Amino acid sequence: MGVPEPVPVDYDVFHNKIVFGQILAFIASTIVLALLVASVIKARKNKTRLQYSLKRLTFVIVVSSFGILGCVYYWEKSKELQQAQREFNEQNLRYQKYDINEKPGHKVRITAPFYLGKFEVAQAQFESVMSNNPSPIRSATNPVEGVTWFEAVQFCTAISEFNGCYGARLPTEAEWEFAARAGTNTLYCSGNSKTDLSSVAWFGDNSGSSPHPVGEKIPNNWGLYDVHGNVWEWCSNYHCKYTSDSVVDPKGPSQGDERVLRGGSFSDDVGMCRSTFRIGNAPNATIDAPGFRVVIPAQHE
Ligand SMILES: [Ca+2]
Repeated sequence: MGVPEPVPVDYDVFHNKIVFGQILAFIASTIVLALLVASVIKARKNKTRLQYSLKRLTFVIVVSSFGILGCVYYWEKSKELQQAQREFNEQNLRYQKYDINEKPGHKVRITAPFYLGKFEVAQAQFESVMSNNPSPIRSATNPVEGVTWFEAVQFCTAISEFNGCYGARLPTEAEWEFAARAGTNTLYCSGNSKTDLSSVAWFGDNSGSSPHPVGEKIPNNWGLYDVHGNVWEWCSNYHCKYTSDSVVDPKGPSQGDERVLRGGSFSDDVGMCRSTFRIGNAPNATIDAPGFRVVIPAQHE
């Protein structure tokens, strides 16, 4: 969870392989050259033309093949080393630009299976449960927006008590990121480029400065729509700094001033829509027009 620090290139491994290729090529070419020189000297001494027995010719061909293999191996490993260096430099450059809020990357284990809503909660759903709709732009199929954290929790409590969605709650940000990534380790669930983001998200460059009906873009690998963009999504936990410690089912600190928002929105730039980006807002604030989606524990199914 969070931004993992780029792993430096293991130069020793590459160095050993490159040297092995060089040694193989050197030994083979030395043997072939020595045989050639010996044959020339022998021919001159006997005043005859160069002659090779089938046995010696076969030996030369076999040795030459090993030499060629050594050269190819050396060339391939040199190319791989250069590629690894380039990738590390790119990753490191990108890592330096990340918000300190997302560092350090750390291991998270989630033990309790859960279902996460495939869509952001839509305005019609919110209104049918809460009898009000705080969204500034009204559309039944748009995600509800401008919801306080308290209202989002009240919605979850209401559907848990009256709609059979037992145990409904907001996701922790660990659960949110785990589900949003859907097994990926790229900037977005769909890849690293703006084009990749555009295939799954409404954000500043493609939304027309307005939210869109839920589920119009393609889902992530686990079938979740609009995890990036459209509306910010409230998470259950208080906002806090990460540490490098490995954690199990993290629920955040027991107290704080701000609750976590994830995913970016229709008005945000590409950086704020990344899987690891996180901000905190006062739970009674509706700045950034947040929405949410709901978790239901799997054991209540
Ligand atoms: Ca979203």
